[in-house]
Amino acid sequence: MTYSDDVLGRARVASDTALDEYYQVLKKADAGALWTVANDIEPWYPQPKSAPMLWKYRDMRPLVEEALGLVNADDAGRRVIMLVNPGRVDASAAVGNLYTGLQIMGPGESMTAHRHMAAALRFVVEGKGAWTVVDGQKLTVGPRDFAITPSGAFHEHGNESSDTNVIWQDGLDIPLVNALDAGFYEVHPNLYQDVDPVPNHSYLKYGVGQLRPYGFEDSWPKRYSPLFAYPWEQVHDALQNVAKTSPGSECDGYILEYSNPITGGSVMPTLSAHMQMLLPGQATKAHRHTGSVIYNVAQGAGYTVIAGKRYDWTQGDIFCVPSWAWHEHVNIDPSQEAFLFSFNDFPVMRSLDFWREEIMRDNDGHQEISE
Ligand code: GTQ
Repeated sequence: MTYSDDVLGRARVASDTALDEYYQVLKKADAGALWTVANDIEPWYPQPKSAPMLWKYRDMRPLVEEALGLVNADDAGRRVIMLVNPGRVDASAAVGNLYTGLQIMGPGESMTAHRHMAAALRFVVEGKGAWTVVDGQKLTVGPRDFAITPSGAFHEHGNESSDTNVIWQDGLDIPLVNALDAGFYEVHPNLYQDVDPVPNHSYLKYGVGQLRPYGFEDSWPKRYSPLFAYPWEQVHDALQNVAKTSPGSECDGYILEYSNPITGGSVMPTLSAHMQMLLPGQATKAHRHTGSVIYNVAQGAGYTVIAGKRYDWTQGDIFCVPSWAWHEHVNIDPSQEAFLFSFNDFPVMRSLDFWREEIMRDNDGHQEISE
């Protein structure tokens, strides 16, 4: 496939007065001539409106904390500061069809339950004492733990610590649900769910993926994972173990997908998540693929080159890679691993047969850095 836009077979009708008048008439009839837009609506390759972005935690944290004193969490529904891509303001998207925000909960706070079509996930950035009740199951989560709130599952959150704020990152598929005009929203009829008396029920039952509960309720008909929370320690140890066994991936270092223990597939049908580890000093090769990704720096310091520009990151920073943008990661610390949490819409791309990937072969697999 060539990426030149000066070839036969593409729309190339020069404008003239008669045509311009004709276009106006079509417009009044709520119609239009395909050839005036063909090259835009069928691009040679993906042309995301989203720009690569980096939100520094040192800038965002005080802004998020400010909201604590300004709005009551339950009045606001959720006290969340969204991260908005300048190219996707209308959709409240951080990149492509992914939404993200930083949610803050003060000591002892709790919010009422709701559910919606949009699927959500959480990655805890700081603070102990956070809990969320998902589908009647109470999950307790700490820093770097990952949890899901699948589409249609009632959920309510809180912070049971007496003295520390909790900040977690929310990731949702809100822009996708809205692009497909499929949004529903419902407040819990009793405002609070009946809670299963055993906390972390799903983890106790499904937290050891290679052992499946047998002989009772062992069929799980839902399309999302029956395991709702994934503790950091387990993910951290797994990455250290994997690193002993293989050289890893040339574009991602060591990378593990949070998976549904029943199917081995993504945790939810629209969203998937990864944790990846870069060895001290490791630099990956560049690749690009369809699908958008939002990263949270779980630990360490380094940079990612996205579409030829360098973005320096450190713990808590959030950055995004738009669809089909070249990207490569570097851990600049010579003595410590770096860990990047990320979530993406790859399950959507794969299930629609839209997944494409290319690894950079020129220039030893690295981009020229423009700034
Ligand atoms: O936790 O219920 O950041 O419904 C955006 C929408 C969080 C939530 C967000 C939501 C939630």
